[in-house]
Amino acid sequence: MTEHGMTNQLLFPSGFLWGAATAAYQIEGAWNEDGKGESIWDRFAHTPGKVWRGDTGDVACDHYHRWAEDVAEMAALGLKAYRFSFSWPRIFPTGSGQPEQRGVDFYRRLIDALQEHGIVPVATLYHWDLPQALQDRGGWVKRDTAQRFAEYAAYMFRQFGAEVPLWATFNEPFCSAYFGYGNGTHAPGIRRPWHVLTVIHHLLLAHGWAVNAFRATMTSHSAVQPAPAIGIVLAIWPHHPASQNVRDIRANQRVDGAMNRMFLEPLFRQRYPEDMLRHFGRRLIFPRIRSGDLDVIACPIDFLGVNTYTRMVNAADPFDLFLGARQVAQPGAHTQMGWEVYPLSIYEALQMAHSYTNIPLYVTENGAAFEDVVAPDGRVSDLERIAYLRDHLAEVHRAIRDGLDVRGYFAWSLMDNFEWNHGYSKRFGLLYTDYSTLKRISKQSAYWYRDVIARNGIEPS
Ligand code: IFM
Repeated sequence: MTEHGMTNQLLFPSGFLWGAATAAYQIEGAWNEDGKGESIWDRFAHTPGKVWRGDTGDVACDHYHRWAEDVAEMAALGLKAYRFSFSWPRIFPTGSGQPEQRGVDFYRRLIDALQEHGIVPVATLYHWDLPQALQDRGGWVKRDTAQRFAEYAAYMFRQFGAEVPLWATFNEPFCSAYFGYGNGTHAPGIRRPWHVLTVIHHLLLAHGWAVNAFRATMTSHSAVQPAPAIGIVLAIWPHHPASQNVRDIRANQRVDGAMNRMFLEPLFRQRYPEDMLRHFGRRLIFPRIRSGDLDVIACPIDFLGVNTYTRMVNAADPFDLFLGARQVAQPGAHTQMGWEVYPLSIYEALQMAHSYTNIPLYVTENGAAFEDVVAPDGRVSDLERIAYLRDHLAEVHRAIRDGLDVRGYFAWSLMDNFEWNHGYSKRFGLLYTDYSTLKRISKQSAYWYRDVIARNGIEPS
């Protein structure tokens, strides 16, 4: 049988980790139950005018109470892995001090249930929900927050180090820095772009310290086989210049620098990109980089998670004070987020990641929001999502065929959920969430994905 198989299928390597992803604030709800502390997203969403229609994550998908049903849904899909995030303020309500046992117990129940169903738990320590108490002391602008994160991470490694085979420190630090502290569209809603470099440095430092804590803790778990691995999840989106004009090419490099290289270079080349430091140097406060910081940030990790959805086409724009660039809309299909459907982007994102490192790669998020509706017969016929997933998976397959070590793919998201400042207006799920009853309904894409997992491959379009 050829790699395409007799039925023209694109088969994935055996053991390929088929998963779906979520994040704590987006699905859990129970925002103030069982001792959970307030997070910056609680505060932000409770502030009028910050989130579409005033939506909040107070209830979200009520996963905190419905986790058992959700794990059963995952098992029905045949998921091999489930990527979720721990809510830091559920564990340490004020960011440090005494842990809240009821929060720890919640994640223990979840992890146990996943294991009972043979689903690999993949945990992210920080998916944007900083304890508000730490924000009140300056948040990620303060180096101390990175220290508190490392302590929280070390505690979680001691609790779950042996049960969770794949750990990610951060999800998309790009968003935390630029949207949280730059343009203020995300929590904590601060508009002080001059602080963005400092925030990036502290996020990356926190990552490095957490990795060191992981190595220290895991030596006492050396009997666990295979050894648990740790990495980071970055948003990696390819960028293309709108024209071959040198101004557009430079503008494009700046956007790529801000979004991708500001993270990839310190993590894998132990330096911040020179061109970006020069560009930002005139505008932003330079972080206080202490001796040894870059060694910590660039400490070896075991895998890189790639979150990728589309590409951006950029042109020069003298009116944009931050990057001197603007995004140029493209013709063709777009998702509900206004993101161009451009499957080649996932191939390019994986190649970009690979150009920095040979460690295993995982597509930790990929998916699409569309305006799904439940038909009178109860079905959700999301054919656009199926086409999106299939075409992107075909590009992942091509990347593997071209020699990249891509070990897994996580659809974003398991279920429709709280899409940050867009509230509940964007549906990314394989499962439709009926927000009035909180019932989950499998979309057609869920059945399609179940079949993909079962045969470990896709049929190209
Ligand atoms: O919903 C988000 C997720 O939390 C982080 N990555 C992008 C997704 C879609 O916008």
